[in-house]
Amino acid sequence: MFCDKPHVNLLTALLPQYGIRHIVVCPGSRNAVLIHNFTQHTGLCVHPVTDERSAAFVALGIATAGKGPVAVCVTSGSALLGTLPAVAEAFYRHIPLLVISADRPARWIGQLDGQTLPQVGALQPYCMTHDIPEAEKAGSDGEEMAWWCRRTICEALVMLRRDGGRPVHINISVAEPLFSFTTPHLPDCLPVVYEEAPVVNPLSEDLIKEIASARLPVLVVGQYETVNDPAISVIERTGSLLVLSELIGNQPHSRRLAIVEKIPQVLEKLHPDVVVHIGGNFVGKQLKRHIRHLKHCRVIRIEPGSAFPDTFCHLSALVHAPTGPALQQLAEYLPANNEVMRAKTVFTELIERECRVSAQKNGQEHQENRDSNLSHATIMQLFAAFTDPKTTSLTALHLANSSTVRIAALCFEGGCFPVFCNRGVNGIEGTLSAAVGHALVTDGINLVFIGDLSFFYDQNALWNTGLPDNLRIVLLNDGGGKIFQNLPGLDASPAVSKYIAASHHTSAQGIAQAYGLHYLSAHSMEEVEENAGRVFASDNKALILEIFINH
Ligand SMILES: Cc1ncc(C[n+]2csc(CCOP(=O)(O)OP(=O)(O)O)c2C)c(N)n1
Repeated sequence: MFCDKPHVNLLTALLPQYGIRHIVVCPGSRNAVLIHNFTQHTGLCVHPVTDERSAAFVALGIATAGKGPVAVCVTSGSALLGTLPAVAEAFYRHIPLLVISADRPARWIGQLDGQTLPQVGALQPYCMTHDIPEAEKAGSDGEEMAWWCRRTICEALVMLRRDGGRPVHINISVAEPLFSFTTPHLPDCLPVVYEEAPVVNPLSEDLIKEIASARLPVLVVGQYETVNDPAISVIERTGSLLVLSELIGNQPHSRRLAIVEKIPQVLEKLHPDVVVHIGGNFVGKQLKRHIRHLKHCRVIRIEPGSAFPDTFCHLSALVHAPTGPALQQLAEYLPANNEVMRAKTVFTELIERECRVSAQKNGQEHQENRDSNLSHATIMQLFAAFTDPKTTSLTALHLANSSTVRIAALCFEGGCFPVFCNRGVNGIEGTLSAAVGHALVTDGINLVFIGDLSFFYDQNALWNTGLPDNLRIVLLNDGGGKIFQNLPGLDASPAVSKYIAASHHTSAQGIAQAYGLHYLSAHSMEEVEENAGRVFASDNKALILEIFINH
């Protein structure tokens, strides 16, 4: 049986018709009718999570597994406000995240009632609110009301696909009496079909000519979730553009960019005259700074959304188009470029040398002192060897922000498995939750590398009755925000350790016990080596390997 509220039943009927299969639900009385309905619908998979902040990131993580748009349903008041960080993240990463909030009658706002605050517009500027009132409030007859509801819900659900994917907020008023469940069937209700005309050849002939005649044209890939994009592979093989991809850009040869970021002499020799810029947030600081200072560089941005990013401060053209078709055009029409070929050879040699040097260095230090060799980099290098796609099938690598995502770029190669990071807004508050969401709907190991502040911040991610077994967390516990130790000049402040880096002596052991995860710990490289294999073993239980660094 479904509830007796026509607008809630209409929403329930329409959600799966717009590709929504997964809904994360948070406890509450105002949204109870919605939750009830979702659990009754055989086409919907419902995931309960208590903390709304975490729940919205879990939904985001499910969406990144290619499961289409995903919804999170919350009760009224501050519950809705808790979803805001994930909504901002979804906005910048073009992820279709639907927030459904139940609302109280507007006339009670400001009357000192519990969980009653203005909900319309609460998630702006990241998404506008599509407000669905109860029938009695509209003053219209039932038929007109039903028309209005359907139109508003369809409009909202269509918006999820705009701009290459975006967050959307549906606010639905639920008046008392709240609980009555006697409706046997959902209404027969067809969705409004929405089609966007396919984009073919979005780049003009002039732009292609400009790129083709450049001395050293470069393709810079920020965060991009199409792993191993076939068009980029063609570009790489042809040698028409020098591909410089972030690790979270998910393309092969991502270590090229890591080398550029690490070795100043390499960066100084790199003088592209045309940059084609795709993808989202860019982690690397050095290349960004370098291109900004190049006098005669022209940047062509391919932008799927409505933003106008001039990341490298030399924007000469902005093509408003989905990234895929533009890349296909480049793959098809650009010829090989000799300077690109030369640069590729130089980079291959540099990367090989870098690998040899760090292997030698690690080997020596390893023999001399196994404890002092324990660092973010040596740990990740060790795990990178385990995650060789020839031997281990890793479903996804989830990287926390701060030091983790930066250091991982030197240790892992892109394009081998999907790499995720909440880099849309670079927050530390939802890494674990997003990883849990992704693991919930995928098979195989989901490996998380995370710093301690990010882990303890988001520990509610593990407070989940359906915690997936395939979740493996490597917690790099260096007792605070390591990143703040490396900020030039900050060490002069006596406030660093206690007040800025939030130093602590917390351990995850009790958390693992409370939420039923396997717990392993390591204080030396030897112990890391001993335990690394267990992280990948096919145990039927989620696991935390806590590595204490510099404690
Ligand atoms: C929600 C949020 N609050 C604060 C910050 C600022 N911040 C950036 S990095 C960082 C420290 C992260 O520490 P940890 O997770 O232990 O990683 P480590 O620096 O040790 O690698 C903080 C607090 C942020 N990015 N996001």
